[in-house]
Amino acid sequence: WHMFWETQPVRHYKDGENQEQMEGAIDVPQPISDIKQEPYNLPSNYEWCVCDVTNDRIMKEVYALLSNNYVEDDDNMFRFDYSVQFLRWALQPPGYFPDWHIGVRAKASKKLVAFITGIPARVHVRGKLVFMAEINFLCIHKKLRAKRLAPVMIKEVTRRVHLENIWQATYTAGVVLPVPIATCQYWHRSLNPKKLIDVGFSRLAPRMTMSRTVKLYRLPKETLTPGFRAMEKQDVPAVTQLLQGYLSQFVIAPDFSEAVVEYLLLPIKNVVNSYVIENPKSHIITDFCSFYTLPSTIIDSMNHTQLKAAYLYYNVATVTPLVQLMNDILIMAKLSNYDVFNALDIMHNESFLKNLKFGPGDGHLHYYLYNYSLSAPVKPLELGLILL
Ligand code: NHW
Ligand code: EN5
Repeated sequence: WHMFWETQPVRHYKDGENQEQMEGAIDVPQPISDIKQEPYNLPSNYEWCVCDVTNDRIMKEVYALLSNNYVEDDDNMFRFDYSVQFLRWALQPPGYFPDWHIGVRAKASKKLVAFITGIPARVHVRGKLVFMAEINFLCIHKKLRAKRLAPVMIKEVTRRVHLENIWQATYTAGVVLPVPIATCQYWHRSLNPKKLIDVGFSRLAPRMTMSRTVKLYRLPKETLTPGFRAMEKQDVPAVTQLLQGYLSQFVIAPDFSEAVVEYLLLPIKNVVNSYVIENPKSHIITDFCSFYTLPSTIIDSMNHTQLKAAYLYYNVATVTPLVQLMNDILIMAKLSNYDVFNALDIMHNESFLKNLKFGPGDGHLHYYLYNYSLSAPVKPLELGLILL
């Protein structure tokens, strides 16, 4: 069954989904002095390394591993193509730990063959503030799969997280593991329908022509809401306030400081785009929206090699209707040449997805907590956390 996951402090299916569950940590913290001081053993021809993400040579290796071996869709048509710039951004938030960027190399050739990362985060879980690691970018070279290397990597990152006196983690995956706290669906809004159809990302609907499809997804040439502009450094306090107020309603949500908002949400070209609505008269920032850039490699295509995708990130609408704000962000993504705009059915996103011509995708995203049990599963609309 789940040889590895059975041994871990996570919920198990046998726990019984109908029973009353305690809410909180599954295992109590150990004394730091009891934590294993040496790394876990790898098969003898492999060795651990720390991947210094500030080093260009090492980042080229990480990029090569991920761009050829990271997550694909169910039909192996598209593979995530996280850029070096994006990875640097994702992996160095305030307070990050360099030794949570873990690689595995072949001893003889020194080739990088596997990777896993953690970053620290403060996350509210039903009102409680929990210090966590966010685990991401677990990747094993295709030639080394199904050799039980993943459990060793997960145990090693866990050990290094424990050494910082952190005992909980969160992660998302497209696959079902023991046991999701929530299951979400991806939705897609075509921006460049012709290319999406050409590469097999989407299909011409029955009784639709290409020209009618292109027309259906057409968007205005400029944004519609007065005061819509790119977020700037001076907006950090206002945006932090907006986010803290908005996110407090969700069962699971990040606890954003100004430092984290500045780091994660100030625009970086081809990495993250953020916009605010500044009231033209009062100059008050009333609304906020953002997306991140994550292209996919088109695995077997004649004409195209990359799909340019925008993923909805955090948004807060207090004055502008959410659908109007989202329409403007779609316009920005279209103007910046993205092919598709993706969003999850979390937070209040259901309220605009159909209206703005998003369609359901074939991929799901499962959310997980490590060493934390919830008394009840969470609905997608109760999730306020987005992992990259
Ligand atoms: S999800 C993306 C994961 N990466 C990919 O899908 C890339 C393509 N696939 C691969 O590289 C975002 C490999 O297939 C991987 C598995 C490496 C996925 N999470 O080595 P074996 C993340 O990065 C279990 C967790 O033989 P493999 C989140 C599987 O159930 N576990 O498999 C990462 C089995 O255990 P079981 C996963 O195919 C979160 C065991 O691995 C998993 O060669 C990590 C088999 O290992 C997945 N995505 O390599 C957890 N996929 O019990 C963090 C498979 O069933 C936990 N498995 O026998 C928290 C840690 C920190 C705690 C701090 C307090
Ligand atoms: C860790 N942070 O399956 C995350 N993507 O729907 C790792 N489908 O792109 C976990 N199969 O539905 C990530 N087109 C898990 C997701 C893995 C990638 C994945 C799905 C999400 C996806 C596309 C392409 C499917 C190709 C065949 C899809 C339909 C679009 C259509 C547009 C028009 C309106 C209807 C929908």
